[in-house]
Amino acid sequence: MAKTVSDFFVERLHAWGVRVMFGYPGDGINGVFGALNRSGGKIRFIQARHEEMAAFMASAYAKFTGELGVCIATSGPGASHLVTGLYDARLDHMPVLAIAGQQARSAMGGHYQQEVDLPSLFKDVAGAFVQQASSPSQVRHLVDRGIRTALGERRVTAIILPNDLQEMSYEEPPRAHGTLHSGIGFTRPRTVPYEPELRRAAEVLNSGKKVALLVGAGALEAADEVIAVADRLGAGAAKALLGKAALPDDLPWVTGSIGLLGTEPSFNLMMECDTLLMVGSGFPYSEFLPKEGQARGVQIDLAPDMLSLRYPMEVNLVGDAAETLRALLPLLEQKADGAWRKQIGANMEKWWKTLEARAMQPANPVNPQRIAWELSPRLPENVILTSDSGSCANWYARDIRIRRGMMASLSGGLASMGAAVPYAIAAKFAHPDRPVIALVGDGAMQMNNMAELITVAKYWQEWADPRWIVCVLNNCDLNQVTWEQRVMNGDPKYDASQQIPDVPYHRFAELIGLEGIFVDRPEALAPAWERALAARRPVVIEVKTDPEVPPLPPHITFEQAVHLSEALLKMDPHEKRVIAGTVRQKLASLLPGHKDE
Ligand SMILES: Cc1ncc(C[n+]2csc(CCOP(=O)(O)OP(=O)(O)O)c2C)c(N)n1
Ligand SMILES: [Mg+2]
Repeated sequence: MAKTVSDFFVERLHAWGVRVMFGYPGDGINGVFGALNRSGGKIRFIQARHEEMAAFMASAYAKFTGELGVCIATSGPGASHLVTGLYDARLDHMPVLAIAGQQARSAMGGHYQQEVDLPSLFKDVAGAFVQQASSPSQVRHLVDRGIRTALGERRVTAIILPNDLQEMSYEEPPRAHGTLHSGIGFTRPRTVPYEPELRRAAEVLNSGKKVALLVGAGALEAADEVIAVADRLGAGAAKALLGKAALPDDLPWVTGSIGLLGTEPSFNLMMECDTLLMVGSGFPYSEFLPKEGQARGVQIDLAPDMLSLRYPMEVNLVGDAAETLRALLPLLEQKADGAWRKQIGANMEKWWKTLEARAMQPANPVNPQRIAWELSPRLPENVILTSDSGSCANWYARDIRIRRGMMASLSGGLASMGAAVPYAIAAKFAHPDRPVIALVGDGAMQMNNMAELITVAKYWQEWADPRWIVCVLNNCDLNQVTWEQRVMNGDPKYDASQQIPDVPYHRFAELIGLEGIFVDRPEALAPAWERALAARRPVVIEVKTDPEVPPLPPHITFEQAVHLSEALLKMDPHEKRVIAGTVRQKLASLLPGHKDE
């Protein structure tokens, strides 16, 4: 049989190093699936339950491996399902290639079944490169350019293949006008700023007395360099959500997360610093950074368009985090005075005690903070953590003490619900020998994570380490938003939009061959984690959590406090249970020294 366009397509992806793709079949892409089948397992196809989940998996695979993530779907609904997962990759700067089928070229423009204008649909999310093939010899450069652009620019790209074209005989481009003769291969460049710029940065950093670092996902591979620079500068360091694993939390000068899900010491670090060094972070909320003019700023980022975006920096360095910090280090003077670090360390000691006290507060029936608090000391060395969007992201961000060698991620920029389970599945295909733990709300579970448990049931027996745990916070509520409605809008809980059905998640797990654990007492949490971490198969831990424990920001503004009080006065139906009426006192304690806000 002559080589089809699809056979060539699969071969070319393989030549680029693609070994796994996540997706779902359909007649719009059958030609490529036939070729995948014929290729004898050169590229592994992982079957998700939904194309959006496959795209989340591709995004997470890129995050956990540093390689290209690939997802594949049929024309029409398959392709449109991909979009949210692709936006997740786009917003977190992940290299992902989306492959979509399309109706036959002869039918296009004819309001044909499953005909969607896919180049337009993908134009924004895959704007760096989106092309629909129209001839066999074009496919070679579409693959080459699509992948090189994704890897080189850390962007999402898309290749759309009409189904008739997929089955045609492949032809190499003839040596003629109007053809391209492309090749494969990409290696990351070494990106370091010029010496005079490094000197300017060093001057700013050397002149500071209270240096604060903010590190993000761009610093994940630069822990040694960040530590060396921070030690030289006597600095404290806060972490953006995607940079949670960039620095271990057992260093006394690391203040943990920043922002709405952050810690009070991170907030204080930013409010009191005189110099800010930001490394590889697109952390969005400027109000958690120093006031304009308060601090002199230096930023390092690979992407020029992320520089000086949240705070007006004096020196903007385009560069790889590790390489740039290594080049900067010899130019930095050792700070003599340790007072700033002592203050940060003291803040942190106090903060960990505060967190413990919060986690140990009784609740009805289980305080959700305690889930993360009990998990932290039990985390296996090389664990990979994921979290969904929802109140659990607060406990993931604040309470989990990450250590060196662990990985952790979530849908950061897009903050989409429904990402934690597909992320955790992709983690296993990236690192089958590492234990994986996901924290997920019940709303996100119902949205689509539950269905992906079926994917786990399908594949787990091939994973070298079978430990794969999802902890479901069952509060029968879309709790994060319930609190946002209360605090940000001053509205009472709107039961019609916020309450969700009670579902026995642990029993669903058992039904499909996984292990289920049910927890409705705080004392049962530690044994539940221990049992799950010793299990020989994937586990769903379902915890009945209290929706009236507020996932409030570390400090909240006076205006927000007023809104909350108003909501309570408007007789929120759940008022009586909101931590025994102590909310106002709590709010008062959450406004330390920020009366000007
Ligand atoms: C796809 C999507 N839809 C809606 C939202 C808005 N949203 C953010 S958190 C949240 C509630 C999540 O509820 P649940 O998963 O039960 O977690 P909880 O906050 O109750 O712990 C919602 C609706 C979102 N981030 N993503
Ligand atoms: Mg919930």
